[in-house]
Amino acid sequence: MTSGVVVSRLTAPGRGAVAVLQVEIYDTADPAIIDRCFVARNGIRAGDAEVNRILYGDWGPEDVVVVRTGRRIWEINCHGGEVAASRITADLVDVSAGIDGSTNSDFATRLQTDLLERLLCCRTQQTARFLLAQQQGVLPNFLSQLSVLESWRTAEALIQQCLSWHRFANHLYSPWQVAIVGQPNAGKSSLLNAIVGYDRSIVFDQPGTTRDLVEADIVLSGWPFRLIDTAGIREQVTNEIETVGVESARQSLQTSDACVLVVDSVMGWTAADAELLHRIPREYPCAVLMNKADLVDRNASAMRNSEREIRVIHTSATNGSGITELAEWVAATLVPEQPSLDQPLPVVAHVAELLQACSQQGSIVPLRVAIGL
Ligand SMILES: Nc1nc2c(ncn2[C@@H]2O[C@H](COP(=O)(O)OP(=O)(O)OP(=O)(O)O)[C@@H](O)[C@H]2O)c(=O)[nH]1
Ligand SMILES: [Mg+2]
Repeated sequence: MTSGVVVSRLTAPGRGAVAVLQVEIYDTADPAIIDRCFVARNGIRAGDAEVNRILYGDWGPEDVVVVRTGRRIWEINCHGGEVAASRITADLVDVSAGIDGSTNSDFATRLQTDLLERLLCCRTQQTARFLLAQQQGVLPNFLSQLSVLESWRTAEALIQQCLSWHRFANHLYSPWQVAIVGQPNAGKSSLLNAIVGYDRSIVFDQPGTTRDLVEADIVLSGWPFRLIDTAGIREQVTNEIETVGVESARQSLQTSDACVLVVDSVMGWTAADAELLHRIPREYPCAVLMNKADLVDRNASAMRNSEREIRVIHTSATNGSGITELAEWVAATLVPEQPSLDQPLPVVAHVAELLQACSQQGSIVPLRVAIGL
């Protein structure tokens, strides 16, 4: 029998006019708990309202409608989007702390809510399968089994294994990002368009065409990726807007998971390309694309760089050659391996933080405290 307060979000996260939260109050918890945060304009307390009574009032600065839909169930309708729903959930978790038996379900509620939110953010069936397995038991079971383990050595090994999937877990609900960088006119925008299959980015035969970052989402081998077309990077910029664009292009290298350096094969491998490659950290996944391969003899355009082992792909945005090879490189580089479906994954930030805290303290106590043991 569950004891305490369970808050579930009934509407999907993201934009929307209205968000609806369901509050179930079980067993020993106080049915008037909502009234600790909510004040109805007509003075009726939500905990005393009859079933199906609609109450309009204030939840701090937020206007909400509270409906009692069952003896121990209420629905709270607030503004859509993330802020109001998260605030109300957090308030309920705060006010229910200390109620007999509620701490345990606070943790379980928050975990379920967070897992459901993550699940709704999945963009592919493949990523959803992993999230669904976590939500349907893998992660909650792992945490409860971990919390009662006697041997810290065993617990530590399990925690480290879980945390080792940190990056993979994060990208199940937010795409891996790949920056497309290079000299102006090398064909970056054309390549983006060739990969996504439509004219997402403006292509023009003059250098300095792309100024802002242009993003496009794709799925490769079942994984979600975001390609980011950037302004051509050059020292001699023509105006202030281009300067800002070049700066964003440089920054995109820091925020992306990988990059492709696009080179105009007609110009060949230049000192400016070498300089750009030199600035990209060695550990950062990067491939060089010798583009416009349709215009040159392949041998004449080879990249020359003895300092670094790097994958070189000959592409043509015009006739599509090399695009499949590029897509395979992206997927294989960023998702080199995947866990089994029953591997617990740190898909929720507060769980990852808890496991890290356990690891730092060399003890399972932080997890036990959070669960309420
Ligand atoms: N033949 C041929 N032309 C290409 C290829 N890729 C791009 N081009 C041409 O090269 C010119 C520049 O292409 P863009 O895609 O705009 O180049 P960019 O790197 O995005 O340029 P900036 O935005 O100015 O940095 C256009 O005229 C394209 O049609 C290719 O693979 N083969
Ligand atoms: Mg461009």
